[in-house]
Amino acid sequence: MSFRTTDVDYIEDVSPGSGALPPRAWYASSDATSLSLNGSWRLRVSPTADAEDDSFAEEGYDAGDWAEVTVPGHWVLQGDGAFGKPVYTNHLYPFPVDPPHVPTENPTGDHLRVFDLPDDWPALDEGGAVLRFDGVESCARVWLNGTDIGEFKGSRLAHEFAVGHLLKPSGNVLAVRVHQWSAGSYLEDQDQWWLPGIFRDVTLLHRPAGGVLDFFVHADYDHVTGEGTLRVDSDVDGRVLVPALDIDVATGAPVTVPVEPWSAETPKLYDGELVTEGERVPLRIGFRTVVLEDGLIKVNGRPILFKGVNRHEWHPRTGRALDLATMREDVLLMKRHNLNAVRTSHYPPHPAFLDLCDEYGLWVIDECDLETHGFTEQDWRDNPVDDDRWTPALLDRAARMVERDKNHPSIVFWSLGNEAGTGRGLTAMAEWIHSRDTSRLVHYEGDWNCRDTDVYSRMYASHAEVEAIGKELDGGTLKRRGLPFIQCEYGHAMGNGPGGIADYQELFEKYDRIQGGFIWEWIDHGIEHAELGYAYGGDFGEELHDGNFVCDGLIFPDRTPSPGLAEYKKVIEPVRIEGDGADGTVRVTNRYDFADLSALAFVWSYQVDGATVESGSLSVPALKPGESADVKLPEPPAHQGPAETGWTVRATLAADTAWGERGHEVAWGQFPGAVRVLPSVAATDGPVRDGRTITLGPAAFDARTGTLTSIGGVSVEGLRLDVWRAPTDNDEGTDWVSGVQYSVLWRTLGLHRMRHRLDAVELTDDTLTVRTRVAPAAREVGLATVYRWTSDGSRLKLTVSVAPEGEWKVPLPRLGVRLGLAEAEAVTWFGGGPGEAYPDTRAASRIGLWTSTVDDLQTPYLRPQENGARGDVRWARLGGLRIEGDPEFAFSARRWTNEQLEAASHLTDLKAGDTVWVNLDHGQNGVGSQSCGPGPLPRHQLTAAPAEFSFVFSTDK
Ligand code: IPT
Repeated sequence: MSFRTTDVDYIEDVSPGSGALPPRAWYASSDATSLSLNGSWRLRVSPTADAEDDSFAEEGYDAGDWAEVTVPGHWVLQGDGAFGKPVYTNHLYPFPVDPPHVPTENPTGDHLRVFDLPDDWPALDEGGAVLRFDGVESCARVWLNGTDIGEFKGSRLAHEFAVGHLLKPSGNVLAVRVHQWSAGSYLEDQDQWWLPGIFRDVTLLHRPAGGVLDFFVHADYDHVTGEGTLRVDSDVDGRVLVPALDIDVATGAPVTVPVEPWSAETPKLYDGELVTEGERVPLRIGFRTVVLEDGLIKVNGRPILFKGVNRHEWHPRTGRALDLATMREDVLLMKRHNLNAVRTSHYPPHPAFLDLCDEYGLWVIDECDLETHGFTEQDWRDNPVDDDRWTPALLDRAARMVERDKNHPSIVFWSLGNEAGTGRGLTAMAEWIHSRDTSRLVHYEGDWNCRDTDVYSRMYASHAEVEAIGKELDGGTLKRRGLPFIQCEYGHAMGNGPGGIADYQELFEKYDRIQGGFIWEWIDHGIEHAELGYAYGGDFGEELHDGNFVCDGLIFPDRTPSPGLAEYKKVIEPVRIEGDGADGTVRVTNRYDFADLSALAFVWSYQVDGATVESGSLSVPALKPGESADVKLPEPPAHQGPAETGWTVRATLAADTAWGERGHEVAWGQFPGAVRVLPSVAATDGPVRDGRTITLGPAAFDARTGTLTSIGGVSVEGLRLDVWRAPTDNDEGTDWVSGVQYSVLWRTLGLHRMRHRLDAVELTDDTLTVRTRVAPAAREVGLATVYRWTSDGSRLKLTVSVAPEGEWKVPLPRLGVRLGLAEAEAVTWFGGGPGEAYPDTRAASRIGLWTSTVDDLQTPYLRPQENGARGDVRWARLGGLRIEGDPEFAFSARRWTNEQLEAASHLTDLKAGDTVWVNLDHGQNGVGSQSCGPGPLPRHQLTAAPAEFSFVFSTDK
């Protein structure tokens, strides 16, 4: 054996590698032994690929002074920065683009692990053994007991090596050299952190003589006959057993029997076994048939509607090294929030995740580990997917995905990859996949002509464009015109948002051709950080980075659902509950694709001024998909005096399911009964001036400025018009349709530095009037703002009138008043809750009586920004005040000013001050999705227009 080579040519070789076994299905044997090599490994990180020779792979090498690293893991997320740091870029390659060359500075982690075979390991001459790597970023070379067994690329794909002949009972030395950068990096330009390491399992599998090699479960469902046809093709002949179906057939032989089909809604799996001479392998069989028919994606004979999300693998401490509990948490959260589909953006996930999708029921678009997005910077010149030299690598990636994952019923589409432009390599992949697996469809977004795909897929198309596509007015190639449409990415969930998803869902449901979409994305990729809370791009000193664009998920890094997930859950709920309090009926519609409503229990409740006074169960027929029924509500309960009344009808799980407990809410609807009694304050008191003070009812004002200073002993600071909000990530983005970037327009106009000119303080018998003009320096536009104060002696009413002056060309961020309170903790309100609501993110907000605290009202978006406003508020109580609005208003309260919120870059920058700042908003601009996509629809924009709104203040006794 010869050592001490520093041959590193393989790193820049465009070929997929050498030495690995052909790809095959990923399965866990019932009886063959395996040994997990996860755990603590020795690690040495070098700055270049050739800094160290490979003598560390020799038996007897003393690595006693090396560091330790946990496998699976990324070395840059361990050792507190001692081994290097994470780098985040969206689509820019963090190295010069000169394929297939990579930088000399190529962090290289030598990993070493010595292991003994367990006592129960079969004798070394009985069968063989396979060493499996489930994921290594980005290129690895492997030695076992001093023998070089090969090298590979394809970070999120499995690679196996035959090693039986090299094993010994004890003292086996496994050496793995991992390079951060390789030719493979050019194919892995996904929008995520660059995180080198052995980040998925390493396993030694015993392979018994006569054991199973590869097999392909074909399990179709005929929706006309109700029968399933099973055929298991196996490299090694054997038998296929499915006891529940009385199946006992030879491999390769088809058998047709009546079955219950598999769907995301009814994930019926049959346990089976593949038995060869030397091994038994468990099978989990789901019968379903996926076809493209009548221009639609149909499963088991019915068109389906994707209510999906894009999922990157992420954990705030371990990056893309996920344990089973975390994967399960993702799936449970998805199921509990009514999602029915996942696109595994942008690589095949850990295989255990797909098992969970089979088990709990989620449609999956399994995406190949391929993205060359950075080539867009050079108009796609030299794009590897259009260069034959790279085609073997692309085909290798396609095969490693399909072969590994082909036995999962949840997978309905193979996706070629993401953002890789177009090219012959992609076509070759599609052709190979189509020929290898005729039971699924092929997806790829980057080719709008749909040359290689079975679906027209786009990302972030505007509502108008989606509607045009729905109406088949979008043109395109003949092939495309015949295809169904999905949005593989939409609703960019960065920071506060995404806005407008309810408007999208209406279109998805209205047009058959549109078969739903996938929100971008599931989770914020924040990295836990001692000083910053969660770090994002730039926090590790990267010379090139894309900031917090990596934090754009429906859940926060700790997996707490964001308001965006609550909104999505409501928007995609599988039961529509609409009613009319006047005629005493509720209309229930089943919007599932397969399930009837028998799993749900319905509950009505009746609210008087927001408080539930009575509730009961409602009997709803087990409607079939698409069916509706009008169900009679009981007589409304009696109540005293005038009050606003309303009905809430909820659909909950009737019994525990695999993913949710009995009583878990799936859908709800609210509809009004008696309308709200608006506050009226008779102006029976009048303002009285006494030196520097004006008093009016319970309130005191500064006589010179007309500024409110207290109400009934509660001090109030700085009450005045407010039009500014701390720009959201969406406000900072550019509307893909109009090119508008709100934060820039707003700042250019000066809306963040409005000046308040005092024009008059006028006292009449019953009114204190303060006239002002609110305008930014250097501009002619302004808002003539008049505050009118009246009182009945105990309550204080403020009416604000706003008249725009000059030519306003931009919507306002917000319109309302703000004020400071010395103390506030508990908050109660009658209005929309429990979470935040903005004009285009208010579907999940329901009318009720809510309580919270100032601290809990905050939504912890990783980059601080406007958040936490509660909408449709009739009245709110906090800091000793009761504030009632006419009309309804939105409010937020925080322990910092909006200016401090805006200045912060991480949550840890926000320091509570002595004052609680409260915004009472007449309106806010919609949120939109223009951090990547379209802005708020015109109907959700806050146009500068004459407005009048009022608040009644009283002290809270
Ligand atoms: C799109 C990418 O596919 C996705 O990975 C992510 O980067 C997303 O944008 C933004 O967060 S690509 C973009 C050009 C729309």
